[in-house]
Amino acid sequence: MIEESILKQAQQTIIGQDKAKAIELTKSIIDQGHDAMMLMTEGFIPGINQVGDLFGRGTLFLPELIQAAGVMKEVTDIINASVATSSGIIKKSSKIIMATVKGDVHDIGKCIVVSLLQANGFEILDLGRDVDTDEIIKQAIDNSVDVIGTSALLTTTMGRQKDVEDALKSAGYKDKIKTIIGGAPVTGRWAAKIGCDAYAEDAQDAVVKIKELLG
Ligand code: B1M
Repeated sequence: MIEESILKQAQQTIIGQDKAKAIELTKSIIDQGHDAMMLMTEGFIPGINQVGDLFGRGTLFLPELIQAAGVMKEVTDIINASVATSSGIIKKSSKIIMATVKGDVHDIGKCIVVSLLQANGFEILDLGRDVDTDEIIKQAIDNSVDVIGTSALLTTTMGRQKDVEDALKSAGYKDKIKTIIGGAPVTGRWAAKIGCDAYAEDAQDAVVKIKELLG
């Protein structure tokens, strides 16, 4: 368990864009053997969500959003590395492609999902962010993956998740490769509407849903 006051401090480091303090806090939690993913989900994520709200309301501006995202990225990398290490040697099972869709550079959440899937023994091919639909389909077929996962954070890029479904169908692989989607504006309803096999709300949910998809 991590004390409430520490979680609040973590949240504050993102809002205040205090990189040094955020890194110090993260390393100390890991060194003390606490659950670093809890620091992420109950400390840093509420912090970046608050930054998003302030940005949306026009009380915080793009340079500050970029700074806060930079701090978030630093701590995500440290925590992801610690999650991967603590999981030890794992038997690779199913193969999953993960990408943030074309036109969208948001990848913090996707990287957390990737890290938790890896920690659960999945082999991940992470194509990164701003990835073309055709590239996602090509890589999925060439690498014989079991699942394609796409992340979208903008209402304007969610449509790319439908493009992936349509392209998979056109390529004749819809019944061979499962699909899962996520991202802040994405819902289960959207997944059902575009014919996607699953929707996950967060990284933990992604692990559960992918295990269900693969039986
Ligand atoms: Co941008 N941005 N941003 N941004 N940004 C949002 C999304 C926004 C909601 C902020 C706001 O206005 N309130 C808004 C979108 C509005 C809309 O679409 N209606 C917005 C905007 C407008 C923009 C720009 C257009 C700003 C501008 O330039 N004027 C621009 C767009 C650039 C582009 O992509 N083309 C932009 C840029 C950026 C930064 C580069 C500065 C930075 C991203 C840095 C990076 O990712 N490397 C950034 C950030 C940080 C945000 C907010 C504040 C936080 C996103 C984040 O990292 N959240 C965001 C506000 C918000 O979402 N509350 C905002 C933390 C992360 C852990 O959560 O990504 O949701 P999330 O992932 C979760 C779940 O969604 C889920 O699991 C994750 C872990 O729990 N999940 C999956 C995600 N993917 C999944 C995939 C799965 C399963 C689950 O399976 C495949």
